[in-house]
Amino acid sequence: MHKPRILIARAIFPEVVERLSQHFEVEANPQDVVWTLPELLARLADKDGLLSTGSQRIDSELMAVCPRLKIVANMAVGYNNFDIEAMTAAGVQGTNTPDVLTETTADFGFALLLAAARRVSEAEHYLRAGQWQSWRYDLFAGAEVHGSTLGIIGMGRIGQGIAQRGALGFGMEVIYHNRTPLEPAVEAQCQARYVGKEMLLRSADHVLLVLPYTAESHHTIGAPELALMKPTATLVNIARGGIVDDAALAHALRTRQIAAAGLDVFEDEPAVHPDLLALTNVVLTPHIASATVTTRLAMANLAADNLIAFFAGRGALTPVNRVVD
Ligand code: 8YV
Repeated sequence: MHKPRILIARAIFPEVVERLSQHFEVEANPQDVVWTLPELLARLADKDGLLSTGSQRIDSELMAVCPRLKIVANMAVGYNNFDIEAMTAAGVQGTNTPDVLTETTADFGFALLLAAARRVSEAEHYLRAGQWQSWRYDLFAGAEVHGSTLGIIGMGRIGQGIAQRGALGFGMEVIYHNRTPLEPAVEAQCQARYVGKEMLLRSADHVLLVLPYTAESHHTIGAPELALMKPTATLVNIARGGIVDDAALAHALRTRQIAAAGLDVFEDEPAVHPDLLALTNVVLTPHIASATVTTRLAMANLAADNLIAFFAGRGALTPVNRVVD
């Protein structure tokens, strides 16, 4: 019988490509070429499935030229690259990689928070530039993290992981805002208290963003929200670019309306707003919150498992839409 044809859009672990090759006719991208849309479409036109890393928009235009396409398996928990309505209408299954990256990504939220609040990158650049002459009482004095108030916007699995780290590990008071408050038992486990968005922005010493990107969450943090935050506050975004208005944030950081920021995602990534690049009070990382070897391998394997289960007729393991035959 003819094996289904799969396209793997970017380079991934060779052992996962090998595993997929046992089930499918695979076209991979070991050189990790970032294909243009026409280049991608030329390869996808005769494929039954796609393993995507989440940057490719899957919409009706794409599906119109890929009539065989039945499933897109994202190697990412976020799936804002999917036009879910269009995919469901076209009978295309979408899947993501939840759970396997929760703790690793929560760790990185804390890494960015600590680096930004305690001015780690700024201090290291200073030292490497040979500017360190002597000890000073206020040299890179930053903001306290332990015992402070942590505000989390978006309280899904990763948000909850961050809350637990804050409450249990750093003795922080944790407040959160979410579309819907958590069940009381989950709230108790996270030692977190639900508050309105404005209250959160006004009272948090540090604000962490962990919400999905949707039309509603576009610019959740812009100039009006930054104006509510404390001048000593840190803002951390490990969710998606577009949740923060990067130009407004650069202005707030430059004018010291807030003290610092840590950003792993950007509005127009991989391009970074030039005003952010010019500032020292922001820690900038290239979308690596889930990047440990173990977690990225688990993500790739879960994306592969979704493809394998789907084509074996067992149904995708972690579907994000409901497709009826
Ligand atoms: C991914 C992420 O590494 O899972 C997500 O949603 O943002 C990251 O973990 C990135 O999207 C590339 O796949």
